[in-house]
Amino acid sequence: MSETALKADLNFYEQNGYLVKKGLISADLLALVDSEIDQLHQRMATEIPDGIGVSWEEYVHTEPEKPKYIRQLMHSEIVSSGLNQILRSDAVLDVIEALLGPNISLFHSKLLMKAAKYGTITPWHQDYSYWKNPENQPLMLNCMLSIDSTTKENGCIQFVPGSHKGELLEHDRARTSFGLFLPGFFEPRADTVAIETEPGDCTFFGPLVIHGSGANPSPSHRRANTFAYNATNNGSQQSREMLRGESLKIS
Ligand SMILES: O=C(O)CCC(=O)C(=O)O
Repeated sequence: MSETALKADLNFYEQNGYLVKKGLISADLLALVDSEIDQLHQRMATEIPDGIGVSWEEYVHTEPEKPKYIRQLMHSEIVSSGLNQILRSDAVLDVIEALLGPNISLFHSKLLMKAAKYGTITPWHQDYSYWKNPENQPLMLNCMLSIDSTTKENGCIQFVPGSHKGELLEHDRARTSFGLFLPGFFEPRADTVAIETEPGDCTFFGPLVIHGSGANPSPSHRRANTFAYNATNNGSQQSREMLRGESLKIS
């Protein structure tokens, strides 16, 4: 990438708190991921392999006649070698390095399945409300890979541009997945942008930018994977694997 293009990206990120990189992941790798997560809802409903954490769409508890659909699957690098390749690829890590610096560790990798017709809202929140602890700073970074096309109709991610410049806000709490959210849950706001993407696009965003996404009443799935990275020495308990940089002490 040219110096000028890099500068423009960094400037956009600094102003807005997110950055979209179009077509970062090849169609071949995406096809591999697609095949590896085929029938994932049904497979996980039968047996959840060791090391994987599944949060189901919560209506299954109250409306058992509805299909059992995954809302979020933690440690998706275990279920898909393609996702495992992508999270450590130069394509992604070069962007992370430009935004975060040279010492990069994996924080987590999770699939966000937002199934056609049944995928539910992700309320407005800042990720640092989940990640903050006494040892860390809000340095973590997400790379959200679009596996399917995302549109306003199928619940694409939405940001409040510039909100990362503020503090961590007080969040309400519910006993559900995505159980931390800003007052008002997902009430319409006038200050948001909806990020519509194609498969292979990656949306990078930090831990303080306010974001959320609508439900998916549409007939198309809106599958995405979020790879989260941390600066290696930022909170020793939370870095899973060092991916780039100097060998610093991590747990
Ligand atoms: O799936 C989405 O649209 C949002 C995911 C999200 O907000 C998150 O993982 O922090």
